[in-house]
Amino acid sequence: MKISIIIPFYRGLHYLEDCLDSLSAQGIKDLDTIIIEDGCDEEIGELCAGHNELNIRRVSVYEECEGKAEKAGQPAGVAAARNVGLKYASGDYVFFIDSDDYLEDNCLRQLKEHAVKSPDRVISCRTVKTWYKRSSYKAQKEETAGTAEPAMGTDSVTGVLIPAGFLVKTGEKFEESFKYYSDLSFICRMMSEGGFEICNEAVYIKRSHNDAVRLPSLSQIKDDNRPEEFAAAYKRAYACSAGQVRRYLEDYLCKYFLAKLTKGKKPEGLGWSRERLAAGAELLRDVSDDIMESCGRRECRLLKLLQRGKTGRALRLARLIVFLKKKKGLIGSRMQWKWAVYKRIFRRMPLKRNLVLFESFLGKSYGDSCRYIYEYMIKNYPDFDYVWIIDNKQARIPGKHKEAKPLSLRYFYYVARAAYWINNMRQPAWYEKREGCFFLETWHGTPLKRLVFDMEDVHSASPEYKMTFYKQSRIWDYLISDNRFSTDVFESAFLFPRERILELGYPRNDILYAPDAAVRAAEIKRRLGIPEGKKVVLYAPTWRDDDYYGPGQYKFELPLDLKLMKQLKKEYVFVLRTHYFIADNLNISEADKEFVIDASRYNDIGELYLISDILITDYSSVFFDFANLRRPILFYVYDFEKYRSVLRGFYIDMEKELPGPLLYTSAEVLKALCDIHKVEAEYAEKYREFCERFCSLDDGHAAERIVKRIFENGTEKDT
Ligand code: C2G
Repeated sequence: MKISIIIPFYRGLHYLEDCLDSLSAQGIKDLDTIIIEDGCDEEIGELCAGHNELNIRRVSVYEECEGKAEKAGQPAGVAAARNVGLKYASGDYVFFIDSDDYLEDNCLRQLKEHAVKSPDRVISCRTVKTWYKRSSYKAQKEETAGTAEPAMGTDSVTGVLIPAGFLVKTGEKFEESFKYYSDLSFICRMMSEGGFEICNEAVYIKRSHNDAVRLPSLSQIKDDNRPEEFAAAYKRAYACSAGQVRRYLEDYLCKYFLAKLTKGKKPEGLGWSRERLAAGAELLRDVSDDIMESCGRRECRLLKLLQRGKTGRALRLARLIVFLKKKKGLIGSRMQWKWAVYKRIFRRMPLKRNLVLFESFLGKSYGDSCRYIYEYMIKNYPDFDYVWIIDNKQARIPGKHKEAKPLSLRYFYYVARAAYWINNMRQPAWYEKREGCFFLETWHGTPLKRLVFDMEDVHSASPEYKMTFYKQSRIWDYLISDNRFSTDVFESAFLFPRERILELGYPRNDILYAPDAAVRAAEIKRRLGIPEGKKVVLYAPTWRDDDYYGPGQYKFELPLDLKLMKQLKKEYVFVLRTHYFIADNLNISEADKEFVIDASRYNDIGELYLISDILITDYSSVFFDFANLRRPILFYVYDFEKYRSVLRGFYIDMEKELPGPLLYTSAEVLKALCDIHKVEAEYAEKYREFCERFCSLDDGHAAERIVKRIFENGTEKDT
């Protein structure tokens, strides 16, 4: 049984690679693979050559589309590409897969077996949706929930085995004037021709694009014409369907309307204006009552109103359904009230031109670069007013200033009125900068782990992260960078314009060069209860993208064996410092407390660097800053492979470019601590090179340089 595999390809070589690898992994000999290149400028020759077993033929959509003039870089569209594929298909069956999707390893074998038992049927895979590349998907497959297609049919041609005889008999083609819904009539015609069955053992993996900024999938493209196209595609599909497939389509239509009208924030926001809805009512005309009734009581009423052309009433009911679905309605939610006051009152008040707002690590601490910019400003700019967003009882903020807890009414007031906002993380996604406001993003570290657009997969809580980040970072006026390396990374990872990156060093490292650093260190040690003669080992690991309770609430279990470290207690005190995302508290036994201090809630890690003789970290950016002190650094990377290949990947070669050794077990850490002078000597040259590359701008005056640049030289916006 020969299967023709049809793959339209437009962009995204890394997607195609996964797709072809998954086809090769099927271990099936008689495949006839046709890749239709649709105006793409990526060279796929080498990739195809590496997949001989797939018998790949490459065709250009323009060479084959009669009467279609080539428009360089302009895709002819997936319908045209698939039609070209059909022209070339010579198999007994045809199977469509998109170049950004892939298959589970035994998928085609299962489909083939199913086809032998049920010939002359359209057989569909079970579709599983994922945001991940194939290797990540495989690593975490068990956790990925898969949902079967609706039992009556499918709206997509992908992942469906179609007998070639049906194509010859019907002469069916994809409608090339459709951009988004060209599948619908095609697959309905095929299902009407033979029966439709699902093979649950065969799994087609549909990959959602996490980079909707640079590489949006068809479903992510915002287009005003979508509703019209949907209506036209539906009519065409309905006309060429028969029997059970028509019922499937009616059900599909009801679900479509309900999704558009009741799943979003506002029904109209989704493109279904009153006029369009009136046109949509025509589509619902033939839908039978029992199908609408199966959608739920209110939903059925909504559909029936639409069917009768009562669009105004239908929209009102849709709004009510949306409102009732919200976990917290307007009434009773304090946040909603604050939000309303912010929008309707505070934002309408004039800007306070001299008000500077500071926020560090989401208000969790008084520290990082914001602290040092502030401390420079209160000394040198007494005419400004200052507000800190802070929720940390230990914070002792000097100088004349006001404080507001994150998301309190005061917070909304200051956010609305301050002319300057200086922050070391992203501002909330709802924040819209007012005319005349200035936003300084200090960021919070030289990047080691790959960031945003440089990450292929996003394993943190939100898969829409890249798009959200993109929108948020567009309002930053300036972004601070500690070295040339960071500037390069920020440009590619944040898609941030280079001319708005201030490569002037990190204010947060000013403290490490302070003339009174020794006095400060003695005072900090005293405050933490560390005996004078004891040396300090600071253990400051980062968070793990895949280990969380919920957004921003990450888990942590101490991977360092403290029992083993106890041997060093005569000489050292261990200061443990978890990342600010970590929600778990460290469990330190009473017996250990004499040589272990939990400084996770300590405001400013810079002060901890000052008192530490040795730093142990993993993939945290802390070592770039600590290196300013030229003191030894150890890297305890017990999960190195997973972090490197699955979770993030790195910008620098950790095995070659670090100023200290990679250690994989607590025993290795202990040994390195015992032989710390040997380690220092071994890494002296690398340490020197490292500092030259990453620490050469820090000199104790970064805050001054940045403040002068913004408040004295004027920003480019002002000049
Ligand atoms: N940090 C800390 N304690 C830790 C880890 C981090 O106080 N145990 C602080 C340090 O100031 C560090 C910053 O948080 O520089 C960022 O932490 P990272 O571990 O590097 O992780 P992340 O927040 O993901 O930022 O460009 C840097 C990246 O954005 C990484």
